Amino acid sequence: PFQNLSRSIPPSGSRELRLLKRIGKIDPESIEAYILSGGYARLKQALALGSEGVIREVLDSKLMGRGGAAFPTGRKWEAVAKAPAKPHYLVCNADESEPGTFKDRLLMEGDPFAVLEGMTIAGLATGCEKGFLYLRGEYPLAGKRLALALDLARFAGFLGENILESGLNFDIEIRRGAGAYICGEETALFNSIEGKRGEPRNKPPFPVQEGVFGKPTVINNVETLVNIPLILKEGGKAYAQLGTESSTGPKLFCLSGHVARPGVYETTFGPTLRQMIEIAGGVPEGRKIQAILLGGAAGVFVGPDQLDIPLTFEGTRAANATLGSGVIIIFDDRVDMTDILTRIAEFFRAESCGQCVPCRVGTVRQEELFHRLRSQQPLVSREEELNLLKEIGQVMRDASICGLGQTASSAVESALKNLKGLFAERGQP
Ligand code: L3W
Ligand code: SF4
Repeated sequence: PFQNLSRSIPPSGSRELRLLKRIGKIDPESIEAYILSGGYARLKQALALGSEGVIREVLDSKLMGRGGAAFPTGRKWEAVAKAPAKPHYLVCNADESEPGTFKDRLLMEGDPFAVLEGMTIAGLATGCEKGFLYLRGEYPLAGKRLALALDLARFAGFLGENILESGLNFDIEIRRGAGAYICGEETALFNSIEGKRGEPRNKPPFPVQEGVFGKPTVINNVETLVNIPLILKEGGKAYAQLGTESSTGPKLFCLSGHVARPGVYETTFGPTLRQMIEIAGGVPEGRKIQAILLGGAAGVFVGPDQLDIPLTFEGTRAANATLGSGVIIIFDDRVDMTDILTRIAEFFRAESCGQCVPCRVGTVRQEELFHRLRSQQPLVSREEELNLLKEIGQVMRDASICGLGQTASSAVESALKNLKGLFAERGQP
């Protein structure tokens, strides 16, 4: 799936592999292979640049978080580096659980040392001595390879005390999740690390002020951290020239559903949705596209008339869609979309942590409503049911503590808005 198709996409969508360059090419269990392919050169560079120098490069790169919310990474790092409270912690959010997302898994399984090198640079730049990698429990191979990589990196002096004779200390501990989607929410994740129930906290305070164990914490997604060595290699300003003005650098996209070659694709920001689908081989058997889900279950459905959306943060925002963590799920014209929407509603009901009323009750009511619509047994008229759905969504958006409740109605509402004839086709009143 990684062949160069750059002829079919504009220059801003270069398909040169940067993030995936080692995947499938080198032995992920060999630190020698990693070093021979340029690994750990950036950690040495970071030690020479010092904290301020590294943070300057990250700010210049305009790197935005790759976990779904696109917050500027350099701003987080700066805030933690300057925070007076001690100690500081680094957390790598590897609890990749958004339906349709599998890019971080590929990075951790195929290039585990790059994740560790990115974490080590981030930790040293922000004054941390301890980092946690919170790994999705369902990723055993990633866990095995990361644990081996940690041992090898420590033995070689890239982790632990007095890293490369710099006088600086930094070490990483892997913590495994136990199957809860909500533990990908950063504050629920902190609670989980602390041994408490994985329930989100109110924000603010943001993690940069009070994160894990109540201390200033940098929390970044796996892909975000794998960009760090790359930024130092290219230079922050040069990196910022890749992609577009507001969406810089390379991005991984996860294509699944009805595409000829599902998988993880790397391009610099820029191609349109249509071009990404073409890169993945198009829709099999010449079928028509019925819907595309961008950003996963917490994302937005768009219709076949929206294929020219540019896959950038600003482009998706302008189209009232979202890039999220790079999920693109394609549904052809044979799919019963009401099935999919009901499944998404079930997912949020099951994954809500139940801590706050709007989400705990709203996700149940939303699911019930879909079952009624599907079984053609509305309590009231179909139109009133759909109005009720909008009201539930509004309450969850306005009053939920965390992103799960705030986005639990996003995909289903967008489907009703952007996809024509849902439910109506079934001869509803
Ligand atoms: C300092 C401020 N820090 C915000 C930080 C905040 C967080 C980041 C983004 O995720 C997304 C959603 C879904 N000073 C700050 C600040 N921050 N203001 O910036 O913050 P926020 O609150 O916008 O978003 P979030 O709650 O971190 C919500 C996506 O996550 N999602 C699922 C994602 C799934 C994956 C996966 O499986 N890999 O990522 C579910 O909702 O797209 O956009 O660090 O602390 N003033
Ligand atoms: Fe829990 Fe939902 Fe409230 Fe988030 S919004 S804290 S998942 S009940």
